[in-house]
Amino acid sequence: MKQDYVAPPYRIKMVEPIKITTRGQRVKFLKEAGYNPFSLRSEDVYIDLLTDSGTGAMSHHQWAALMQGDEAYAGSRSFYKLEKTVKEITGYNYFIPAHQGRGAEQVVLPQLVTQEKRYFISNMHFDTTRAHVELAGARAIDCVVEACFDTATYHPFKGNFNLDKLTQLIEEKGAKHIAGIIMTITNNSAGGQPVSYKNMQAVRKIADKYNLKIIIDGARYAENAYFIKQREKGFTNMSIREIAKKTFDLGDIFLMSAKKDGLSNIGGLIVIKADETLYNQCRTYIVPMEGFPTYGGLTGRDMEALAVGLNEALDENYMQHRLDQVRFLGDKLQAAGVPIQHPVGGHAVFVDCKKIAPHIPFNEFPAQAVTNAVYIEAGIRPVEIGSFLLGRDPDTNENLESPLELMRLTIPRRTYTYKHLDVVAKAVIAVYKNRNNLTGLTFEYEPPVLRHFTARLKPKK
Ligand code: P71
Repeated sequence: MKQDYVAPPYRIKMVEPIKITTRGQRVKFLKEAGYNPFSLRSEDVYIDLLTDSGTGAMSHHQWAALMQGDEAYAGSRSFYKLEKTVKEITGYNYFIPAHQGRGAEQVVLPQLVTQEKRYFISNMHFDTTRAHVELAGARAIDCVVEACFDTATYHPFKGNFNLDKLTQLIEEKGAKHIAGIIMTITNNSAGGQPVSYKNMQAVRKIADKYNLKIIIDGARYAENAYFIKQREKGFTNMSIREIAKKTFDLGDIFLMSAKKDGLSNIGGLIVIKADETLYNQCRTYIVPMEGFPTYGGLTGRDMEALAVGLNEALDENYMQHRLDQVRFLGDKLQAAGVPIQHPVGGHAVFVDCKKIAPHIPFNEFPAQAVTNAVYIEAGIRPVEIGSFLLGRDPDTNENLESPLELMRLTIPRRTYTYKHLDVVAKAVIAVYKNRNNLTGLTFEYEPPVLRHFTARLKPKK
């Protein structure tokens, strides 16, 4: 029998009306936005699936906590509350807040790069992580299992490192040239795909052999822990808090965009297990970048809400419903034949647009074409994760070809109902049926870094 989907373990206390638009209006809005949904006004979006980052709903406990924010510039009570929570969850010794994930990256990554140490190896770098690696003068190399690129075939842990390749890369580049191993959990760019505990343990062994640091990029570490509980032998009876703790034991540094599994609208974490020198360097460097080390770009009230949210994300009833919502949307699309990354991951359904629009070449951005069509169809805003996002080779300036051309339907936490997801499925299925009419896009304006945020495009004639 097919597994059912659980009802939400919460009820609605406050609502935010959303606007319904006509197709004619949406055609005009998208043109004005340079065919880039990042430039749409959110008011003109009916169901916003651009990201799950900072877009979730806070609980009444979090709203109540906001009132307790201590806005002192230095030594805020809210900082100490957040520090206690973070240390309890991770077991690490040192903590500095940052305004969000990339704030943490811009402080920590440059400390790890030297003239000699100039490569990071990751299962898959997220785009801002890659950008900060490159801004620090280093190079980012991905090393994920091949199964991740075969969207149609089931594999329980498509976020896993390719362990042979990891060893080979370290040998090839020379261990003394590796600045660190970045473990992205879940692996966002390949579909929110989990990394198994066994795989992370093997990465730790390799890191120990070559005396390398492991940086956990754990924006969605709680979702990863839940997948380990569900899919990996020996973890069924462990709580996701315990699994997460075991995961943190394998790392040296934990960087978190707390806008995801922190269930807050803003926030980032820099957490260091034992390296006091690195901690002191970060404490010094964060002042001109993010702010004094007891606020790091956050208000006292942000830190309060985050301290509560971090614990709520480890509640298994919450997590089951969250992952059921994603599975619900994935199942609907699959039943209609829409190609998706299978199985679905933690925070989104990733639609395989290489298969939907094989007639559009990578440098005319097939997934962006599908994304735009979904907006026109029903006012839903997905996001492209493919060659448009990947950008250009920093050495040759050539457009890079992404191995996957994906459209991400990202589900904000505790925000939409199953019925909203029905509307999403219907729109995507309609675009899929009409796929032969999709056309590619070219640049009208292309910024030099992280181009997908602000670029303007036009349809290819
Ligand atoms: C996501 C984001 C943020 C985003 C990206 C593109 C469009 C819209 C929003 C951010 C991450 C992430 C991982 C694994 C670091 C960051 C940066 N993800 N690591 O998926 O997923 O964190 O956004 O807080 O700066 O939508 P930050």
